[in-house]
Amino acid sequence: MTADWQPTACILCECNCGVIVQVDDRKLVKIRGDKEHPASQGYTCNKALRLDHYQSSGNRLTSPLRRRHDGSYEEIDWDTAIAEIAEGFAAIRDEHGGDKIFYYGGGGQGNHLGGAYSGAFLKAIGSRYRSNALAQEKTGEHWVDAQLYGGHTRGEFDHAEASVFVGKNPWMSQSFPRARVVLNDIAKDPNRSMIVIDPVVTDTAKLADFHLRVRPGTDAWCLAALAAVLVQEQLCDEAFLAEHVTGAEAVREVLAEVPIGDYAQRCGVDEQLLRAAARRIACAASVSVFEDLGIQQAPNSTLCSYLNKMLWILTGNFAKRGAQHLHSSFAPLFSPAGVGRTPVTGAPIIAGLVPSNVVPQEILTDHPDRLRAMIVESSNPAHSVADSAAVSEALRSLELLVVVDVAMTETARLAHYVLPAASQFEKPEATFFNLEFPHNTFHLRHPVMEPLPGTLAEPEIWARLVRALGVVDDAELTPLRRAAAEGLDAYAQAFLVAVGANPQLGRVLPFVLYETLGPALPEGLAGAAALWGLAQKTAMTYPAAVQRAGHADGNALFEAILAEKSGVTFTVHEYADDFALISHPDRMIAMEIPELLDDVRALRSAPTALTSTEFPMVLSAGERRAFTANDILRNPSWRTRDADGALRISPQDATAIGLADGGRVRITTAAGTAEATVEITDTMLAGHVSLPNGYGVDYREADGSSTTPGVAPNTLTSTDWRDAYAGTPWHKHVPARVEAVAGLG
Ligand SMILES: Nc1nc2c(c(=O)[nH]1)N[C@H]1C(S)=C(S)[C@@H](COP(=O)(O)OP(=O)(O)OC[C@H]3O[C@@H](n4cnc5c(=O)[nH]c(N)nc54)[C@H](O)[C@@H]3O)O[C@H]1N2
Ligand SMILES: Nc1nc2c(c(=O)[nH]1)N[C@H]1C(S)=C(S)[C@@H](COP(=O)(O)OP(=O)(O)OC[C@H]3O[C@@H](n4cnc5c(=O)[nH]c(N)nc54)[C@H](O)[C@@H]3O)O[C@H]1N2
Ligand code: SF4
Ligand SMILES: [Mo]
Repeated sequence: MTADWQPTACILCECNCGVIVQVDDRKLVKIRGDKEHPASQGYTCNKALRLDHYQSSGNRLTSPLRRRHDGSYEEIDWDTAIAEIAEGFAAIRDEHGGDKIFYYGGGGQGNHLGGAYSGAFLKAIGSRYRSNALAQEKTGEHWVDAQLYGGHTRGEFDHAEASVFVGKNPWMSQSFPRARVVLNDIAKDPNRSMIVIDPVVTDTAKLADFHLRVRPGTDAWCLAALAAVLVQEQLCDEAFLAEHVTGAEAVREVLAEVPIGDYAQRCGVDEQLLRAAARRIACAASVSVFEDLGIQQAPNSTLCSYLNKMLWILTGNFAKRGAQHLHSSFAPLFSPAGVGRTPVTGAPIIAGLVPSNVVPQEILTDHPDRLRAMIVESSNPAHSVADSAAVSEALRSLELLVVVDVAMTETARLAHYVLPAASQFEKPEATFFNLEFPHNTFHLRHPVMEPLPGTLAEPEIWARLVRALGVVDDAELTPLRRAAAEGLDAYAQAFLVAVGANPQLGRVLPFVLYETLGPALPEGLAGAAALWGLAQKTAMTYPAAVQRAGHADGNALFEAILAEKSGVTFTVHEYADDFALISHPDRMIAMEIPELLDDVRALRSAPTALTSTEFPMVLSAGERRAFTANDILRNPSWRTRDADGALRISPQDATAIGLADGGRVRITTAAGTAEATVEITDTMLAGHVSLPNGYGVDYREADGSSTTPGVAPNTLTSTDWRDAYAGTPWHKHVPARVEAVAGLG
């Protein structure tokens, strides 16, 4: 027991706010915001205080498990598990090729460090295909970004005069530092404006100056009309376009033809309000834009990603305070190159990621190139990917499925082997959600307690698997181990020599770092070894910005990361750096994307409604609410309200269906059917209903009984309901039928 406050971070959303905790008997007994954290500065939302429901969950795994023939599991020791798993994958590689071994996950909202080590094993076994949740949200945006400027952009909302949120509810879902503080500041300041595009009157929309309450799924018309106002009313930043943008003429030609009044009507937004919002964007000294799942998981998603970026590009809101920025990154969230297309369905692989929605079809087939084995690490695709029934059937049919998780999840229950990971408070951890500009931060969290007996941290799991393959001769590592004991400078030199002599070591780089530098790191931090390589790369990629942040070189940055337990600022940029961060050789934004411009033209005759008489309503399956946190918290008692995850419905629809608040309904879609409790609220438009994410996961109580509150959203979604470019699912726009459940309503 210790009464010390120890710094760590919240792991419930991508913000990873710094927190300080007191630990007693392995429990997080006190939790507060960490004022020393360079990004969050003491801020947390309501959820951080509930983190012990993760750490002390009664459903933690404590031993490797092997499935028996009857489907039950037996505990086995680690040596047996590692040997059998390595052997199993090697057999599949030998018989069918390593490329039939598929990797899904690698990190959730708080943990990317473990996944960083998986690459060594996957390369060694010859695996090629991988995916994770980014392939069901961000790959469309990435495809657009890659063509426009070759990087990810982020708004600087704390200084923006106009902030635009497109299908994004940051009051609930956060996603940028100190979100509620920033939103309140904007709302209070008469000189700043907030524009929200959302069919729901969200808590964010309530603070907005302009709420464009689009009909669900019609954002393409709304965004095209907004961009068209900029062109047709001559509100573009001509000097910026001339100096920094290519292809603007092609874009302007298309936007000049957009019938603004007609499109306003089609998306259900008053034309004058829409024009006023566009004018506000045009006259603001700075504009920041955040697009998220409301468009990324809805019809025309990739097109909408393109159109919303026009708002800030046409108005020159780049490379200045309060505007949009191409930030540095400590480690890439996406791989720069993909393999092209998936082996069975030929779906596009964007940023190296197989679209989550095609996973079942890549497995459930007799195609010779089908995926035959899979490793799932820190993800729950049987629950989080469209059409849970199809995903479960696919996973069940694999020749070998290994799941690495802290809990017995819906996915783990389908596995041949389940490996228990130490929790994120029991090992060094970090995320690569380092997306800010001009100050970008990285936080290596130190363990605040020992691993739960029986569990291992992922770097050790991956190292054992690589060792079992026998691909590295340990003698080759000896000089590196010796150099590591002498210090980082000696290590850097020895490293260059070793990798120069044997390029094969480079293929299993995280393994080499863990095995050689890991033992020389301070007690308990061996898992941080891979960060040494990333720190070198960061210092080489952004030398001036890293030095401005106070780090002389890669070794100095790595040492600061190890030493600063509340996180470090790793780059400090100047606004002009944005241009250098454009990857095109001419450092210009390349605005013309011909196929998407064709799509803008085609909007004239495209249908705005995808419902039918059979399924007349639009269901948004997976809304972020005060008590949702993906699938990270399984114990339902973490919620102090919304225990069932109510279906939100408008008063008009409730009356038409004959529902009372708190009544029960049956929701039916093309994929399935479910029952839910209703909450009648005028925040919903008629014809639109919404279910939260994160519900419908089961939890075993101490007495052995099990509860599964709420609806698992993907029992209602379909794999083929997806974007044409990126394959990203339309979870926010599922045609559905809602009926009262007789006798209970
Ligand atoms: N509390 C909480 N916060 C989280 C998470 C969590 O589980 N819980 N998860 C994290 C993760 S992984 C992510 S990706 C982010 C997601 O963060 P958000 O994208 O903000 O979350 P959502 O609530 O899924 O969707 C955003 C909005 O889209 C709106 N919407 C639905 N249909 C449409 C439409 O047709 N057009 C438009 N314009 N909007 C539409 C919804 O009304 C909703 O307000 O949140 C992160 N933060
Ligand atoms: N219908 C619908 N579906 C959706 C969405 C939606 O809005 N609607 N949203 C999508 C989005 S944006 C996202 S990001 C995904 C999220 O879905 P997933 O990618 O499945 O991720 P999480 O729900 O975060 O699951 C994280 C898993 O990691 C485990 N875990 C926690 N800590 C550790 C650790 O230290 N080590 C290991 N090995 N495991 C750990 C948890 O127990 C949990 O099982 O869901 C997607 N699915
Ligand atoms: S849920 Fe997100 S915003 Fe809330 S405290 Fe945790 S990391 Fe911060
Ligand atoms: Mo997400």
